[in-house]
Amino acid sequence: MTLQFSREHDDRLYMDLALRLGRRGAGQTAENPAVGCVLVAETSSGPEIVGRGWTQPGGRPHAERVALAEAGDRANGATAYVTLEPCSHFGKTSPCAKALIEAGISRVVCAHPDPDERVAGRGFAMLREAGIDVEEGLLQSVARHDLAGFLSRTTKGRPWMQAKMALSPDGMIGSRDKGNLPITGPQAKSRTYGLRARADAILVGVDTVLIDDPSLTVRSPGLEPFSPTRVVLDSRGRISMDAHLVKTAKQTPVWIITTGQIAADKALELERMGCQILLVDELDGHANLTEAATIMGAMGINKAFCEPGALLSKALLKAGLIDEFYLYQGNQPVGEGGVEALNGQAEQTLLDHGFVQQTTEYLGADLLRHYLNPTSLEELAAPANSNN
Ligand code: AOF
Ligand code: ZN
Repeated sequence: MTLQFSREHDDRLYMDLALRLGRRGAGQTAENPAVGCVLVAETSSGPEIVGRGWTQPGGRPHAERVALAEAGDRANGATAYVTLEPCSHFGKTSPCAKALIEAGISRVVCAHPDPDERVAGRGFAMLREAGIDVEEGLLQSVARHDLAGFLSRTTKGRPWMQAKMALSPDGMIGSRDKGNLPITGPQAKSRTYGLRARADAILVGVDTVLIDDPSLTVRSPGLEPFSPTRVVLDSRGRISMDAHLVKTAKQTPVWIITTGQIAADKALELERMGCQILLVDELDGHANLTEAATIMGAMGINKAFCEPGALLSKALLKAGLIDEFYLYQGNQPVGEGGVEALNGQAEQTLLDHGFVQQTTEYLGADLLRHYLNPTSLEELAAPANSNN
């Protein structure tokens, strides 16, 4: 007996696959989005996947091109499942919408419109004008979360910002006396490496660099090449020339976001070591965080993973710059001399800022709670068919 499913059911299945393929490019395609595409042809023995593609590292070729190349002539008459509206502009390559038309695709099912002003509805319009049946919006909310970095940079001019913080059961992020105190264990660390690898930048404050001297790379086997750009907020240029980050800036990029307060010779010295200096205005004695986020967006960062300490976490939340929060909880209390974060009430603070808990994960002896600000996602909805 053959199982018969409805077209709607099959559509969801193939779009789910396209979304999974798209995620393979996460953290590697900025400033382009990590899109996924599946081509399905009707054959005498039922539907068959004839092409699969995802946006390649560096952002090109686009997902549709990869899938079409795999399918060859079998794309003729097939249905294309694409997570983002196919592009319609002549950019570094010719439009994907045109390529789908020329390949003889008969139907396009798409999850999310592309707010890039060169596309914004024109991709769908081109396909429809060519007589292709176009369906928009399937699994749109999943796609919006997957593509949040690109959508945020394109519509708000700043990256999608994720934050991570690890707290002891007594609510501390570290200790004043015990030096660099690990709060969580090895499973939590590899989970963090995975999150770092899917971001385009890691953002820290200079105090973290001065206290911990971190390398902020992805040290899971095989994932080292996916270490994102490391960005340090350092309004006065206090970073040490001996910092691990500075010494490795020629291998993995380091940007220092600073103000006119940095000494000119220090800035030159940092540049000589391979760091990039980015200037923003001062606000309340610190680098203006909103401007810092905008500069990162302008530099092509879609998704930033922030690893803030006590002061920066508070300031980022206050400025409304965190969209998603990963809160780890270790199992060893810090006790006397502990450094408290978010007033010792991290969960309540997140709820007060409108975050909603999504999941809880058990990582060895540690816990990870994932929070999302639903308003942040809603803000990424593009005006429907703005160019139609
Ligand atoms: C697609 N499929 O896989 C991606 C798209 O500079 P270009 O020519 O590569 O164009 C970049 C824009 O193309 C980007 O801003 C976004 O609108 C779209 N990305 N489109 O059809 C893809 N990555
Ligand atoms: Zn394209």
